[in-house]
Amino acid sequence: MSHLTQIPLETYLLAQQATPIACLVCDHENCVSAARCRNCSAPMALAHQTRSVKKRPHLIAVLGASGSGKTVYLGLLMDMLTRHVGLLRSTARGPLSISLQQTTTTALATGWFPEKTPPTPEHWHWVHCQFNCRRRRRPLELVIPDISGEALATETERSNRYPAIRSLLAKCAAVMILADAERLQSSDHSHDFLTLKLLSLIGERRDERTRGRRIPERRPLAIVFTKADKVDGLMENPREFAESHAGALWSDCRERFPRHEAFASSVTGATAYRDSYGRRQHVPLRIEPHGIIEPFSWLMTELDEQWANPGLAARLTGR
Ligand SMILES: Nc1nc2c(ncn2[C@@H]2O[C@H](COP(=O)(O)OP(=O)(O)OP(=O)(O)O)[C@@H](O)[C@H]2O)c(=O)[nH]1
Ligand SMILES: [Mg+2]
Ligand SMILES: [Zn+2]
Repeated sequence: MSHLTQIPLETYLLAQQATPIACLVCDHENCVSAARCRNCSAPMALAHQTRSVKKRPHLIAVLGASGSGKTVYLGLLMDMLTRHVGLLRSTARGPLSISLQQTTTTALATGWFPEKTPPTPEHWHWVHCQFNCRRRRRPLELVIPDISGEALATETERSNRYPAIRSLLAKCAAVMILADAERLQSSDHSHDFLTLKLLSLIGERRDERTRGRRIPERRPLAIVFTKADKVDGLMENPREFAESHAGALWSDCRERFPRHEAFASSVTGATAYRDSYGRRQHVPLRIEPHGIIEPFSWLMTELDEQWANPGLAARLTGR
């Protein structure tokens, strides 16, 4: 009787593991089983999903100082889009893409604002979704990260501390700036400097990609004044507010991005302060979203027009 057994050597599995896959955000090559990029910590699920749908998504940069309202705005926007508000709808790709709306709506529903986004890239939410509008023939693939304002500030001081931010600024197809309207109305312009620095970094990255060729900037930029519930009359005329309360920022946006528009948004109808474990916390009393969909819808229409002609888009963005 023979004691020999046959074990098939499944070497093809080893070969598969050895095939690298490029990170969608920074292009760094990673092992196929990696959960996060070794260079920028973006989830590798983005690259795997892109590979399976065979369509490269557009990166949307949502920028603003810490406390400007990025997480609250984006979380609610994604929640409204997945519920198919009006003509617009989005479908999340992968479970990770649902975490942002889950965190935000859970916090708001229990009477709190979500926590400040930590500066560590492993804690940022990345939303990969397919965006559709009933008027549009083809859906758009989008990737929208919710980046910490503190990390954005560090990147402007120490270049390449966060490779994900650097790549996002270089590759983004559309820009959304969030600015705290309540601060601006009280003449507090301390947040403007960070936004101006980020806009200048986008310009620098673009010059690197176009190698100095004079190509007109065609990417759309939406500036959104958040916390409009605290500023009378802002909802009706955000452009007038931009000119009178954010002059330097607004003129920089107009100069750098010929396709620009100003918007106002608010998530709450009323807010209050509550003591919790000895800490005074700002809490929402009523959730009454206003102006959440409009800036995003405008950006998508602009993006759609630009990408309807891929040859032109490639020339314009220097890709
Ligand atoms: N009144 C009012 N306050 C808001 C609104 N949205 C956000 N806030 C307040 O702004 C704070 C900051 O909002 P976040 O969305 O966490 O800000 P962020 O830009 O993500 O900040 P970082 O995570 O630090 O980058 C919240 O904790 C609320 O106190 C709004 O629509 N109205
Ligand atoms: Mg945040
Ligand atoms: Zn990466």
